[in-house]
Amino acid sequence: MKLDPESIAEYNQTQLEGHQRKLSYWTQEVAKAEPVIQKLIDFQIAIPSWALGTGGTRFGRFPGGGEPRSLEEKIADVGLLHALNRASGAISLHIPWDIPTDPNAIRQLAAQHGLRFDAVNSNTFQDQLDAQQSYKFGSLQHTDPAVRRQAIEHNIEVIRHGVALGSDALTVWLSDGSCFPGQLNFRKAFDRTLSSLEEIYAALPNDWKLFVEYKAFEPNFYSMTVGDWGSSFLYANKLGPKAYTLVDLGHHLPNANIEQIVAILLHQGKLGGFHFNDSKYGDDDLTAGSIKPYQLFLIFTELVDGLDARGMNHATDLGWMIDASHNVKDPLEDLLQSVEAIQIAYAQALIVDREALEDAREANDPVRAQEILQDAFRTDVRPLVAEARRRAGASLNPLGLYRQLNVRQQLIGERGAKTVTTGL
Ligand code: PSV
Ligand code: MN
Repeated sequence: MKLDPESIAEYNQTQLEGHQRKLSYWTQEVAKAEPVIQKLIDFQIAIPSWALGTGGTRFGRFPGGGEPRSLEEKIADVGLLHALNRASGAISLHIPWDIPTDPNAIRQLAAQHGLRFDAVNSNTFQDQLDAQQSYKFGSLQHTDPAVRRQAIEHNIEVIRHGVALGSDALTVWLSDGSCFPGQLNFRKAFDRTLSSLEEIYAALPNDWKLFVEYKAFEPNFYSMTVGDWGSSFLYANKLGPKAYTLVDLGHHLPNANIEQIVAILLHQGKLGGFHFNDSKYGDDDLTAGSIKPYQLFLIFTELVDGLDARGMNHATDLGWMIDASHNVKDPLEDLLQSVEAIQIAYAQALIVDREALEDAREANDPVRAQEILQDAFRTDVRPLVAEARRRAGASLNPLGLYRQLNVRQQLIGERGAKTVTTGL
């Protein structure tokens, strides 16, 4: 289904008075508000093609109906999100879950929705039906060169798909590791992974980036070959200037100080991209900002600070993506909530009084430092986010309009109640 711009305009008209009342505080703070609004308009968060259907767990899956049955329908869903919020202007594909058979047509379709292709993702964590070799004991780290070859070729194939779509980055997430002590020679696994990655890196076009994503555990439960930011950083450094670390918020051990990790990686010029989600225990893939919104704000505070320190463009110099799975929510509603939570954290980080914070730090005054941070965190920036949406032609309240238009019911009408999304 395609959203008619008229319905956005009509809906916004019904919300306008309330919006302007909430925005009135900010109209006195123009110098502070205007740059934030512009940055919010520019800031786009990519949607992964695998987050448009119900994920489920290994215990069960409860599909919600109207789920996209093809890549074309996934693009339509992201187009719908983007029409509602004008902040989801990119889609990220996982190969082979979403192989574009006609890349030109897919590219055109995406462009019609105002979408570009974000990083492409390889998959060497599952065996495909026609595969010669198995990844049961790893892919790029495997003891058998034939398995490593298959995994390397697959990554190169993914780069080719990405080039055809106009993407400019490859994300490599490896499930490689071991489940039991003694199973793996760590040094050999490291060396094999590095030399496999070197071959993939050599196949990258000049203007491409390679993102090395790390994960603390799962599916391997004793060791992960790229298990933390340190190992990812090591691989990225050894590979060269086009390789970066990718931080997925759910891929840390409990209580890890992600904001510090982000600060150091950015400071070293090696932070490449983000996978947003939230978690209570592990890789829970919950809606961004649903469990630890303060942590999300602290992460953005470091991001804004670090990006500014390096003179980087907030919107374009890092890869911003959601990586989530939905078990009980409508995936599209969940994604709208995630995008909004990310925008709120970003806007709050933008209004932190940096000079005062730096003074407090230099004066060793943790009380003042906390006050300054929490002053920003406790400021209601939602009117700014809504205003950015209004100016960009989006809905003042994407979720409200989504529900008012009964979008899910319409999708069920078009696609059926018993659809299962392609991919995962
Ligand atoms: C792995 O847990 C991960 O975060 C990687 O980014 C994958 O590409 C994605 O989830 C989908 O399984
Ligand atoms: Mn991820």
